Amino acid sequence: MPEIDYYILKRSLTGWEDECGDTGIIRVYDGQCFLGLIDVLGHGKEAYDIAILSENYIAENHRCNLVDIMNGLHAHLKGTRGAVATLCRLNLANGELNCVGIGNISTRLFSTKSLHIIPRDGIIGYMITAPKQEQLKLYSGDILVLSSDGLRENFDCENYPNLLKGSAKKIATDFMDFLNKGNDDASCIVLRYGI
Ligand SMILES: [Mn+2]
Repeated sequence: MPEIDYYILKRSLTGWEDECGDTGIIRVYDGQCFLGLIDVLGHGKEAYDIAILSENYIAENHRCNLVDIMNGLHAHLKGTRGAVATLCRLNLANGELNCVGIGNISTRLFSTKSLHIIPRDGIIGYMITAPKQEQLKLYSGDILVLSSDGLRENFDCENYPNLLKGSAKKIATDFMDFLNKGNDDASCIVLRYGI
């Protein structure tokens, strides 16, 4: 089974950890890796509280079907300001990756070619289009990056020749340092499949 290396990094707009409305979760179990990245609308203390509420819900339910988790989170966040999120599950043995996304979390696979997952529209907790599962396949050496809209999505690889090199922690730190827009909380999850 290919080894994996992963890292979650988040940085609040205000600099205080308990004012970050972005959060991530990773769980490795039974030959699978569950990943989720959540961006609660806005930022500050209230966004942080909803981020923790979301994280706890997902942590409790991370072994369930991804569409069911998304629908459950939508119900759980009713009456809050809402969030966007992408949830993924990777089969570590064969590289099969399933993703369910609502709203503008960016999910990219850097491989021999670069691929995007297209999320569905909506705000979790307010109004969503029916969650849909998308499937990709990872091969050894591929790098999966989930990022919130606090980070620039478009960049020219030629300007950042070392961005996708090194450990997951190094890559996540570079994304945060080089691509931070500076106007919102920012977060990313980096997973290297096969080292
Ligand atoms: Mn945001």
